[in-house]
Amino acid sequence: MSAPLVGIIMGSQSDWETMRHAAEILGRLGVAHEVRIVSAHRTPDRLADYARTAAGRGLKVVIAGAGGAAHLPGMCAAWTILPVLGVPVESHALKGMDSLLSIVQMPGGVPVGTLAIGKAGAINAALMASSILALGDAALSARLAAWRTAQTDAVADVPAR
Ligand code: RP5
Repeated sequence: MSAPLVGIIMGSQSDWETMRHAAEILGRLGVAHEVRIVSAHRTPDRLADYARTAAGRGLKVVIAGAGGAAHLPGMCAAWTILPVLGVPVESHALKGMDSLLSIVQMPGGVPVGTLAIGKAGAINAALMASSILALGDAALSARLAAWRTAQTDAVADVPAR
């Protein structure tokens, strides 16, 4: 197994149901990745250590998913200049609006690329991470293009009734 290029982190085990979709897409595209539970408030030292060492360990992109007062992606971005993609996990109380606003409203200077709430965001974070990596990887670029073509081909002309 080659060294991971994408790090998928999430604030809690409960986020896995959403974030597993990112891992699944990366797996399908053949992008080496790792998955960790890293909480900004429950394991702050683990977060600092993870984010500060990410680039040195060879990671190129971090995907961070969290829900509620979702400060994980922003805090991760504070510790690294790698691209950080934030996935707002759907919360019970506010359906992920809290997660979305917490992640998307970064003050200018420390960017987090914010995706949609929930499964769609996790899928698109993986696709975007792959697009970033594909800039320097022609084989991955071809696999991504094939993935898009397969998606297009899977759309029926008329709805099933
Ligand atoms: C956040 O709190 C996590 O990212 C998760 O989405 C949310 C709830 O966590 P649990 O109480 O399920 O562990 O930190």
